[in-house]
Amino acid sequence: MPSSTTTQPTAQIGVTGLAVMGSNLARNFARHGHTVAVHNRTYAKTKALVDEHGHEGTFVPAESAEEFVAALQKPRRIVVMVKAGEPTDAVIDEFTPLLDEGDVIIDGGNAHFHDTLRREKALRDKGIHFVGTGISGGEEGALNGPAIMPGGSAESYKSLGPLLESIAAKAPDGTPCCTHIGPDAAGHFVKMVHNGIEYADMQLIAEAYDLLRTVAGFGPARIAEVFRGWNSGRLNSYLIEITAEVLAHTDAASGRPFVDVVADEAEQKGTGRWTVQTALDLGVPVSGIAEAVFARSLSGHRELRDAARTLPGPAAAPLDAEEAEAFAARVEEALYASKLVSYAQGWNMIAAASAEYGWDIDLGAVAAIWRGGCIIRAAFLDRIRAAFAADPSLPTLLADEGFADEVGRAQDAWRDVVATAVRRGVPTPGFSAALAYYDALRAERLPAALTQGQRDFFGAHTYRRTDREGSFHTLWGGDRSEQDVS
Ligand code: NBP
Repeated sequence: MPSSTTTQPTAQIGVTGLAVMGSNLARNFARHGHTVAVHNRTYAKTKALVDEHGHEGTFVPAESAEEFVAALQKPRRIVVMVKAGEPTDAVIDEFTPLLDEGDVIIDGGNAHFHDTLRREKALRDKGIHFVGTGISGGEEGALNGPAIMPGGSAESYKSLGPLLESIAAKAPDGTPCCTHIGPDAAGHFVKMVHNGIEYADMQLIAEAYDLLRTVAGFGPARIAEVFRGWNSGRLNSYLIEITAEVLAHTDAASGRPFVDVVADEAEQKGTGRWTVQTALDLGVPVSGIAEAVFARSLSGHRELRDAARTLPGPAAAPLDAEEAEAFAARVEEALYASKLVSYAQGWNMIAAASAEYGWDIDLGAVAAIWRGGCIIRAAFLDRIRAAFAADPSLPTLLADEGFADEVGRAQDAWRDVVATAVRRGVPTPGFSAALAYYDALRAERLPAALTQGQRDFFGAHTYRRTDREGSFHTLWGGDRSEQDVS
């Protein structure tokens, strides 16, 4: 279809910010039959999009913000896909004076949810709906179907939801991977935790690879085969699938396994760090995500690693072929159990924020929309959806009967893998932290009782008792008698 240059309000949706994500989203809308107004600060990108992809649907290219707004049907729906941070505020400031009450601004960038809270409130006061929207799936997802996590008002979702659902990925049962997550910043919050879980998942996969390489003695191609096998089982997921692809890849220039020519310093854009910072504020233990963020950070500290390279480690004989096969099977169990812990922690964090901010997030619906389109998409998420459908107030995924049974059956192998890693000096912070979390949750008594005693000793912080109600303080400097200070 030809591109239109009319300024009549013909467009159902507009996209401003036409770098890789914005232009792919605009094309996705157009391919689904929506007329899309397109705008970019620098017009060259708008022109390039329409020149190259104008035949895919109906685009209305706009050179100015005024022209862009004039092209949109009311209520106007504007997707902002610019660099997160100040550019988002600049775009909001530019468009707000041109909009009317009831119009909708959708921020599809990776905004910090505190920014979204601030922006939503400021625009709500002007009668404009601000919909902070998490979008996952990278550039390929934006074009062919991402997972979409819109926040904002329920009213805005009435006019926006059908448009977003039409371009979202579809789960294996055909459900769109898009739902109204909750008010104001709920969508961006959930997207942040998605990324945190993604960090944890990637770290655990990396540890599994390291163990198969260093302990089992498998080469990258052999490990790719192991991951392919795992991908046809309960670990089936996009991340496991691409892990096999990466490991099987040979570097064309050197002929060596690709993984051996890549510098071993992982980078990060910040959403994992935000997840951990926010978890600390909410008081939710997300040790799996935290270890993943710290592992990436440690990998980048070349100076520390160089300084410590000569520290002694254990000597260990290689496993024979039969032992290596058996060990690989145990690594699958450890990976599955550790992954379950990370997901349980992520969901705890969403539940805590939902209570804190009054978002009333449907925890099962979050799992349902992550079944497709996003980076952590996996068969496993349908089980999480089902667990929350069976019990919406499930305190932890580990308490779901099916998951509890599986993790219980995996625990011997999990312990063996962590113990083997420790004995052989292979760093497995993700596996170890997950196992420690599991053991801490199931412990009858935690040493936190001693911690409370110490706190009362040096700071008169008081403690509660197991046998009586109230708050108590012991006179440590005096006769050590106990006072009820409640
Ligand atoms: P970038 O994050 O690279 O941003 C480039 C866009 O921002 C261009 O359109 C640029 O316009 C515009 N922009 C900037 Br920079 N400053 C501006 C300003 N002051 N006023 C108006 N426009 C401005 O693009 P991206 O990689 O497509 O990502 C877009 C958003 O989507 C980001 O928030 C990102 O975090 C998020 N996201 C990205 C992915 C991914 O996989 N890449 C996935 C999910 C979400 P110009 O052309 O005139 O310079």
